[in-house]
Amino acid sequence: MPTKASALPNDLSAYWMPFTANRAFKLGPRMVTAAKDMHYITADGRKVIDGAAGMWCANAGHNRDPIVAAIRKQAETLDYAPAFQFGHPKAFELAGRIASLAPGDLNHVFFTNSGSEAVDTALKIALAYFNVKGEGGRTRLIGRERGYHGVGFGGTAVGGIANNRRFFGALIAGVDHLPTTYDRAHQAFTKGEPEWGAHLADELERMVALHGQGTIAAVIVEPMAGSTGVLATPKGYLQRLRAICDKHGILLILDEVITGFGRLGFAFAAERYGVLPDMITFAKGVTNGAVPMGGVLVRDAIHDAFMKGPEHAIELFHGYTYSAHPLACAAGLATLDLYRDEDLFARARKLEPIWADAIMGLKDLPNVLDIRTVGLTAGIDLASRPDAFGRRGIDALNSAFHDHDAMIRAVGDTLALTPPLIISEAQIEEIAGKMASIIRAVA
Ligand code: PXG
Repeated sequence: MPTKASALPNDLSAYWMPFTANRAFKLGPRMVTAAKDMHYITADGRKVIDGAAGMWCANAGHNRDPIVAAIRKQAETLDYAPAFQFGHPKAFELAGRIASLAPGDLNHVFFTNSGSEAVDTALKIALAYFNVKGEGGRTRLIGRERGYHGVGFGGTAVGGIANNRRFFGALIAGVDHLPTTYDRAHQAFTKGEPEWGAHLADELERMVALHGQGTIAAVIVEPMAGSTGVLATPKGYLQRLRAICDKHGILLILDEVITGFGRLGFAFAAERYGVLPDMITFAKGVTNGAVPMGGVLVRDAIHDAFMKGPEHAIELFHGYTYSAHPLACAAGLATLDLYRDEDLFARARKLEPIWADAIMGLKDLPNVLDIRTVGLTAGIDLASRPDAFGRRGIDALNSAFHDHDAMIRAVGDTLALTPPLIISEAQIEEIAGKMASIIRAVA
């Protein structure tokens, strides 16, 4: 029988890890080997509570039996089906199920394999839409400072994180950015959507004035910016953005890669905010993270604009070998069943105030500059250590994992929490208690 230690690889050099300090990781690996429900199991056999739903994706908790069974059955039945010119029933079934969860006439789904691909797909659909409509002059794309839209060239370009952009040259041309909606002076320690900031949507008017009428194709924003530290959009902001887009014929894309599938208490945050976007990008929670999948929800008018010309001709020159992969579709269908059967979106809504109170209780701990909560998420800004930006954040992540049996996310010196929606009230208290110890440990 191999011991636990010998079951681990002894050479970590080949795997170049994404968005990770590789050398530091390989000196002190944080390795997980199994998971169930609210917990990961570490390589040395410890049970670690998951405060991050993996990476904002395991909304129903880990290794859920119905999802595991669905993937196993699918692998035994149909491992792969060509995505171009052929279909398999579960792709159509899943598209219908996702569309039925979405508001308004967001009735069409284009499948991708990640959030990044979903974003680049949505941007390409926006550009192509104006081409087929005879408005090819609309080529500009607008994102937002502190936005994250994945790592494709399009998503990187509309994204608003300096480090994600500055190493990669000119990216794509014709991109502009709205200002971030976060301003600590006006919003510190807010539960839910801040009162201040709706007026920042008006910056879009300035961009129309600057670039000219008929030049902007689409605006893409997250209803809640997750990656840069849980920044809920201010009250009324998205409605205002929608109105300005309507006024100038600009498409509004909501990037719901994180907020989709219950994170803010609804199937999509569009519903929470009463805003109907032209497209929604999703990924992560659609399969509970168990098989990679993403996609774009598209409204009737956009989809229908492509359905012209000869019937034998391809309407959109875009797609992936693994679009609507059978294993992902099987996982997606089982996941949506689980969300429905356990009423997990409503559960998130019910737990939101309890979660907000528990996490806001950390506000007087050392170095805490701000705490934000919305849905089942929280961002905690810690003051940077004088010697190095990001050191306190990674120290907290290490302290959580190695000393407090908790998994959290850290972006710079901001800690992010986003637990599976199956979390119990006792586990909310447990995470809050561990966070207090972690924040004290890195003081
Ligand atoms: N859009 C949004 C809004 C995202 O949050 C992507 C696109 C890209 O998705 P893919 O599947 O290509 O990674 C994301 C991804 C974090 C964290 O801890 C956030 C993401 C990914 C990994 C970590 O903040 N968001």
